[in-house]
Amino acid sequence: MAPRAFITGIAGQDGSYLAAYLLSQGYEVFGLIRRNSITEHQQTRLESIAQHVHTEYGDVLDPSSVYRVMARARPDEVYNLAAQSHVRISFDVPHLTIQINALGAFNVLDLTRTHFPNAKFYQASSSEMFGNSVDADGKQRETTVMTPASPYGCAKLFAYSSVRNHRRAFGMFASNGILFNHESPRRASNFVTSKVIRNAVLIKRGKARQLELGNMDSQRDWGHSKDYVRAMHMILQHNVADDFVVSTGVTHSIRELCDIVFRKLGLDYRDYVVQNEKYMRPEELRYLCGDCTKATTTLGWRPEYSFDQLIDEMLEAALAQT
Ligand code: G4F
Repeated sequence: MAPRAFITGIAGQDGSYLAAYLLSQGYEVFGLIRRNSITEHQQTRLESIAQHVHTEYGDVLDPSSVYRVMARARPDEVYNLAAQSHVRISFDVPHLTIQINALGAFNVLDLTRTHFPNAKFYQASSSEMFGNSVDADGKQRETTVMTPASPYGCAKLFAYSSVRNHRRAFGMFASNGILFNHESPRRASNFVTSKVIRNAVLIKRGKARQLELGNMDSQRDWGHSKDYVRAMHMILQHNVADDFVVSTGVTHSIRELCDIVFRKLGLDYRDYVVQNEKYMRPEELRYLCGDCTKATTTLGWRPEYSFDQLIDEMLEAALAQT
């Protein structure tokens, strides 16, 4: 019989790539979709696989709705990807972020434990949990101290800890993927890679004159979402539940990102990019660079996309859409 997967956040960037990947591996895929007021855009990322996945409305904050879909799915694997995923916005809506990212994750985790105890559970944990903590060699890894610097990071740390607690206390197969930033043409336009690329293309086309950004000196380790959903699946195929950093180990500043993207379009970013306080964060996470040695040596995972290939794919998509 085909293995069965249940994905919360299936309509998001990672959820949609993960669903497609699991279908390609012979899974039957079920997913939870949060209702919003614009019906038309709710399942855009699932368009190419809509006929093959089972989706239903529900919300991680409404355990009865999660249970309803899980009961239909009878999952072998549960992937909790639902989140309020924007770090700066988590300062604007901290209570909501904490509810979704901490309590929502706990709801899915505990429903899995009580109703589907043999299912394996994956939690979308984040490098944002490290905050400004860095090991002496300039990297973050599974053993690095976690000092989150945003409501988003604090809530993710709660979910991460709950997964570890369920693993130890109840013997549950529950694992964390500690994912560093990961992007794709499906990235929402208010994350910095997507914002820079889409606006640079608008400027190139003469449809915009300026790009307003926040902190341009922070540094991020950016990978491709497609590589990272493959890691999620590998984490659950490992013989024991465990926690893994998923990253590329290559870091760029936002300024470098702008330079590279605008240069690819024959432009100089310094002519167009200005700073606006509005996009600054009360506490900035200055530097991220992950060491994924554990995932590489234990799981055999490694990223296939380089940073340059990622940017080229996102640029190509933006050029085609604009
Ligand atoms: O693209 P970002 O908004 O991603 P951020 O905050 O690093 O979070 C992403 O990665 C996390 C993993 O570490 C995930 F957990 C999280 O869900 C999300 O996927 O911002 C990246 C950097 C920040 O330093 C930010 O201050 O870009 C800087 N930045 C500068 N100007 C901007 C802007 N970020 C955004 N979103 N918009 C700007 O105008």
